[in-house]
Amino acid sequence: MAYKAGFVAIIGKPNVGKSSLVNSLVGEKVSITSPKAQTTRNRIFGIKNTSDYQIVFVDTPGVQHTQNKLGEYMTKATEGATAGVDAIVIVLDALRIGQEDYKIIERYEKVKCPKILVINKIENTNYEKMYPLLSKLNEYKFIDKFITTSAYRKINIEELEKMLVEYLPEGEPFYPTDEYTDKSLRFMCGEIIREKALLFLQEEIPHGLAIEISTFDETRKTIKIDANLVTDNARHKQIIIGSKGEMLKKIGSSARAEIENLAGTKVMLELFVKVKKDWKDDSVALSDFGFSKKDL
Ligand SMILES: Nc1nc2c(ncn2[C@@H]2O[C@H](COP(=O)(O)OP(=O)(O)OP(=O)(O)O)[C@@H](O)[C@H]2O)c(=O)[nH]1
Ligand SMILES: [Mg+2]
Repeated sequence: MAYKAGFVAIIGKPNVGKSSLVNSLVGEKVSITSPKAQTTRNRIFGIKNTSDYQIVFVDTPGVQHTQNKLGEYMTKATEGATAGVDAIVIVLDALRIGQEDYKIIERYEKVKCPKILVINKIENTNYEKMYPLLSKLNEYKFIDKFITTSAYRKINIEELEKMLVEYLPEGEPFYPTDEYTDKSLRFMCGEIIREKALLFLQEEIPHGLAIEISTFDETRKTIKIDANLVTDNARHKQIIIGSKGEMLKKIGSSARAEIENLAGTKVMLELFVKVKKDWKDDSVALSDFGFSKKDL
């Protein structure tokens, strides 16, 4: 078989499991995940390499309508992700299929590339409950394939991958075959810190957070990282620090363990909290925090 290589964009509402699917497909933690919507903020490539093919999965921010510059950036990252890809995967949450999903699906009707509909979180439901939804989805004749998955329980992940390989053109790999993402260790560190903040902080607090890596020194045996948790709300500062710095410590030690595992070396991680009102609407701040227009 001739070697194949290509791109597959992963699209869908927030929280349907796009990043979880990319991680399952690639077999590495490429993208952070959380039970809170709008976890992914950038376009992130997850690269699956085998001796026969390379699939570059393009993870995207969930389709949303936030009225600020960060929201615009995320929308552009998602919209731009489908240009020139070999297949588009539209992901739905089996328990929450509705109007928003139909709108997203219909948006891709005229796009000339194979479209695969993935109904994820399938372990949470059963065929009787799914039946009316499936017959509605079946009306979308422009969808090339349907598949149900569970990123959690790894149901149909290999089947989905096989399905996608069919759509890849023959060609050379786009990335070195020992890499599983296009993102730097520095970027991944920021994301890991943000994931722990999403995990430990309640309600809307993590949504107002950006992670700014102010020091990233890989020149010694121990990697030294200083990071600012930048909040847009002064009242959240103390909550993020926690009583006697407890919350910040919890986020820090959990992030450090994961970064050490990823980097395969010791890490010295120091976290600080900074207040910057309206950073989500500040072009310079956005660029500093990893939302650079050059990546779109
Ligand atoms: N039960 C169940 N939960 C899942 C499955 N896949 C993902 N999840 C959970 O759904 C939540 C959202 O997952 P993400 O992968 O972050 O979703 P996303 O679509 O990337 O979300 P955004 O980045 O916010 O657009 C997390 O709590 C996941 O653990 C699944 O197959 N079954
Ligand atoms: Mg995501």
